[in-house]
Amino acid sequence: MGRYDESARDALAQDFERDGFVLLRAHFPRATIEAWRDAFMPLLAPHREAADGNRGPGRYYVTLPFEGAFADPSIFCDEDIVAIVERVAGADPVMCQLATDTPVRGSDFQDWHRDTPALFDDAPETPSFQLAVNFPLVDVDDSNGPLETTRGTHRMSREEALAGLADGRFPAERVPMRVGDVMIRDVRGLHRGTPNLSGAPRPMVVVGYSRAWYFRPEVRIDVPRDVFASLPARAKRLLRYNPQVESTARTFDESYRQFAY
Ligand SMILES: O=C(O)CCC(=O)C(=O)O
Repeated sequence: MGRYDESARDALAQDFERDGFVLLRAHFPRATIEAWRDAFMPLLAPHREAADGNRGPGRYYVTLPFEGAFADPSIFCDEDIVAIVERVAGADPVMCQLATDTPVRGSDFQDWHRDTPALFDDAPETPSFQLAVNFPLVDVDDSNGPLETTRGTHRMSREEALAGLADGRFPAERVPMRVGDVMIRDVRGLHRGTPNLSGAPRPMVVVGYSRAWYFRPEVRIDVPRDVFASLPARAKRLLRYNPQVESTARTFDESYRQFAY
């Protein structure tokens, strides 16, 4: 069913085309996301013990195991989200990434960046091909590292986007979010993480969706065979490029290191 009818989805897709992102406020049930938070916190601990961040000081990228609360098709197959993804990135998309970005106290401003280079050199204005669906596992405000982004920088070169940020055409915009809110963004939009000044981690889930024909070797979702077998057809189709495994690894080798363009 979803919360939005076809014309509302069309309007959200138009907003996305203009701005490079769209926000669905209070979209997921708070209790569902709190269950994700409770399952996530123990996964962050070994990363914090091992190093002071794998995305710069005090900032952790942690892949989620595709099991339990995290393998919930009501989240990654959400009808409104997939409908908007299909409108802006074409039919039959692929889900390629399920992870988290978590700044803790001691994190700093990231450099302004995009998460992927242009698809073709010297042709930055192509339609969207890689989307991130972000949702926080805690409420996010100025105290704990809100994402800072820009509007309308997703279909231009990095240089033009940076120039527009500098001269005020594309002003920086902080995005406070509450548990349940969802952001769908073109990963080419110029953005950065900001410092988490609070004593508690600020996990933000990132679910990656690509165009039907686009393959990203730097990320993957290991899908346990029994979990795959239990999923609805739509979910199986979204996950079609991912490896199926007997069971998920306890610790994932975070080999996705080149993330800023
Ligand atoms: O976590 C955030 O707020 C932003 C993280 C980010 O943009 C990145 O690591 O690429």
